[in-house]
Amino acid sequence: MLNVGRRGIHFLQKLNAENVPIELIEKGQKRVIDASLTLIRERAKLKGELVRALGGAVASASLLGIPLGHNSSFLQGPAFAPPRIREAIWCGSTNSTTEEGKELNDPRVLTDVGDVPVQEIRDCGVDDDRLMSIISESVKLVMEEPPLRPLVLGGDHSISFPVVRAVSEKLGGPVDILHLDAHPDIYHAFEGNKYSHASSFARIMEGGYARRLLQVGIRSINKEGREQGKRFGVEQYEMRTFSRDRSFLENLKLGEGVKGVYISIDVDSLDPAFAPGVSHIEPGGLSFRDVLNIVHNLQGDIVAADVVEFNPQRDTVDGMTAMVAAKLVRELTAKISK
Ligand SMILES: [Mn+2]
Repeated sequence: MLNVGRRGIHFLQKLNAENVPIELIEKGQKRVIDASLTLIRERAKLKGELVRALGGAVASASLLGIPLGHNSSFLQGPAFAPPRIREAIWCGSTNSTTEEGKELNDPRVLTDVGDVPVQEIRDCGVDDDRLMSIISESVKLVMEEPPLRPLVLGGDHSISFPVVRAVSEKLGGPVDILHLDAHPDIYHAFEGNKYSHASSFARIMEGGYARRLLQVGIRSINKEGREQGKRFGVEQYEMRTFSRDRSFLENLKLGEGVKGVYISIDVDSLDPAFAPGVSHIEPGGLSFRDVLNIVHNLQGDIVAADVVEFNPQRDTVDGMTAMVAAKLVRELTAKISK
């Protein structure tokens, strides 16, 4: 069992030791997992039917929240991010139109299938191997309702592994990944945890789920990060050379010859001046406009995306980073929907 010794040791494990029959616990876990997947399946089905009935959408973003924070190496606040991001998406201080003119109120542009109930599932003693499978399964349920495409609200960065795995398995081949982050998240394992938020891209590359992985915004990388990057053929663009790389990164063309493009945005790719509400504050990052320029100008078929590592417990009192994360989600919505 991973993460023993951390917060969230399940009382059910203790019951196990007290001669409660294992079958009783396993049957109960299965019922909770089935119920969790049923709610997502039925919501995805309804939203998919709605969008298809309205007609005219080739691709449409659908929010899927994954409130998971326990694979963080430092703070666990990203578990609380999805409701804060949703609140900020619909905040009355701004209108519901994206910069290039997409209407977020139109279900053909954006729908929501709710959250994977991560804490409720873990509370039943479900381990991370199984939890990661449930996350993958949930992503696939959204993809089974075309034209819906998953736009995932993290959660810490560990969720990108099960999400990308699901996208690649469902589409039947690898994707190209644009990954914006201060960190490469490519440790073989971090503090013994292979599902750590610092290891998700090692799992993705090992699994063969990505052809190209472009990491942008990198400014906290050590020897292992560079070696692992080399080992997996990762294209690492570090902040220290950003002014040189800018014109290339603002004119990317990805996903040709593979199943499409996946975009993963760690909020800490931004300079903390723009987004202070993150667990790992790393000065010297991208501006908000840098990120938007890269995303807006990217040519490719965006099959899914995530926004991760927003930590509401570190945000300013006026929720500035929530608005930043929400605007990233809004602009990714515009990029996915067509
Ligand atoms: Mn990061």
